[in-house]
Amino acid sequence: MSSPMAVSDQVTRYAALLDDAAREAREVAQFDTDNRLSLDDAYAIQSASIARRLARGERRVGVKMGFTSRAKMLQMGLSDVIWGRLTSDMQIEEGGSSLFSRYVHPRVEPEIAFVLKRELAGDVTGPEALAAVEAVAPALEIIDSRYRDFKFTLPEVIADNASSSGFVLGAWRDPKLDFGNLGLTLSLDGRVVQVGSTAALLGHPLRSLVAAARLSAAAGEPLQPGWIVMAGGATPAEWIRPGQYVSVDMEQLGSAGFHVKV
Ligand code: 0L1
Ligand code: MG
Repeated sequence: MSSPMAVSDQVTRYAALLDDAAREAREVAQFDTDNRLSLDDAYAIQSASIARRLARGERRVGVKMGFTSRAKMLQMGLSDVIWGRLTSDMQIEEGGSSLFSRYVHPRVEPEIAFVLKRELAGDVTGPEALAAVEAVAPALEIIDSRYRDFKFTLPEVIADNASSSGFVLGAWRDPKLDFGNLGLTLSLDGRVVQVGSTAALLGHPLRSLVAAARLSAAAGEPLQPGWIVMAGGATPAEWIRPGQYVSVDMEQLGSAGFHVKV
């Protein structure tokens, strides 16, 4: 992007494009295949796109972390994780349902989620991050890129809220239990399709929370009490289809699931 005026024009235009596409479950063409957008531009578009949702009455409820597995970071040539913003309309009730038609080409991944009891901001240690956690829960994230064929550049996916489109939370548990390496499965209609561990998240999910505290504060939006932090996919994502029941089962933490409504 060239001049300050052009930056703000393009931020507004791409934010509207992505927000409309998400609202209408419609795919759009990539707009940065020539790599003109910086990561700062991309986060500005994401922020402006989420601001449109908040202006329609949605509430901000937390943060999602993306590309949190070292393998995926290396594959994408990244030196840091990415993040997105969670809003109230993205939450699906545990055991409830979500309309397939709400998405373009949805996939799902098993995660662990945190809810915070106090503000967490800046460069914090793992123990400091843990002290701010009220509870942990097994979770599912629906990722649904608004770009055609789920293809995007790094700035494009950041602008598109890191593909975040929905989330389900299981029952909250005491964070004192050791959640650093819990086995988990992702199932579709009761059939296990992915097996993994919470250790896939940067070696320990708390590292993802530490990164969330750093990145959110740098963006001027420190993690707030009551906010949810989705720590990242613990296995590769799976495509979902209408009529399926999607569930995660996690050692010690239990399960969470939802129906994909036709
Ligand atoms: O949550 C994630 O780790 C995925 C981030 C966005 C990339 C994708 O849509 O696959
Ligand atoms: Mg995820």
